[in-house]
Amino acid sequence: MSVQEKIGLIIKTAESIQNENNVAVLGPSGTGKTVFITLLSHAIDNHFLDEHPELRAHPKDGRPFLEACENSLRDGEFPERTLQLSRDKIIFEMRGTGATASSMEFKLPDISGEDYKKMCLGEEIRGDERVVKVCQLDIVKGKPYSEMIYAVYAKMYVILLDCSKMKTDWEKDQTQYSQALTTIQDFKKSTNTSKNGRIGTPIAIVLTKADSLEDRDVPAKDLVKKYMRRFYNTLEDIHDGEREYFMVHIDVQRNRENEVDSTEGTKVAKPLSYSHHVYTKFLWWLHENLLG
Ligand SMILES: Nc1nc2c(ncn2[C@@H]2O[C@H](COP(=O)(O)OP(=O)(O)OP(=O)(O)O)[C@@H](O)[C@H]2O)c(=O)[nH]1
Ligand SMILES: [Mg+2]
Repeated sequence: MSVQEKIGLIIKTAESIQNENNVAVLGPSGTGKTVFITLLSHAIDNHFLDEHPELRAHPKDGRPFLEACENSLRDGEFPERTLQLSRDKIIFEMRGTGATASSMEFKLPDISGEDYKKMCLGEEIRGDERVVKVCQLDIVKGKPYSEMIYAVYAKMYVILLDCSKMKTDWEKDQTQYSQALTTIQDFKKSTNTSKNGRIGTPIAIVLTKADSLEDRDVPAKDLVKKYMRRFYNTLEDIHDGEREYFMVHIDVQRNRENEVDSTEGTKVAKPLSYSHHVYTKFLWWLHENLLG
């Protein structure tokens, strides 16, 4: 079977996935994907609905996972690193109130950094071949395609950048981040969901661990422009859809000198506090782009 025939077959059999609102949260191991998804859930329950009483939202699937992560944060501990091949199925339902209000579900699979690497990085193949490879990654016997196919058809991409590595690693990391973008471009081109060859799907750039920045007042976009210039330019070049920058953090324990004690591993501050207003902004942006 040719690559084109394989893609054709995938498109035909994966019809149900194409109708799902998958949000692909992407970033290497340790960038903060699990913390981000957990705090999104916390922000829905504790802040977002207060600000938007016209909406209803709740987790529909994945509650035990979210509760375990949340309890761990409350106890001062960060959640464990996500294991390869574990994609906790997290589904939220959101709808307006009133008889005519429409409703939607969105899925936020929490993948491991290793799975992100396998899915998005590597330059050896491009185009349809790359998409076929992703659709066959760690495929479960008897299934027509891999669970990773959600990323091919995702309705939104959320790309995480770790602020604690801004000055040390961003310059070199941007090559891989740009690769992730071209992979998304391949996904969209192969499945005929691109806009003149450019990505039309909304992309959020989320800067995590903003508490590690000396100056938190510089806008996220300016930081990306300054410390990841090539990635920023690639994004401008190949993305034609809605785009927004966010900067988030969770407060961590600090000593009297206001330094993070690194000998014991970073602990979460008690009581739990984080940039919840940014999370509610993000949720609104998501709502506007997926349901709006
Ligand atoms: N200072 C600070 N550290 C954070 C923050 N968020 C996450 N971290 C640290 O980053 C680590 C990794 O966060 P995770 O959310 O587990 O990262 P991940 O992207 O899910 O990583 P994998 O599961 O390995 O792919 C945590 O264990 C914390 O040590 C934050 O807002 N501030
Ligand atoms: Mg994780």
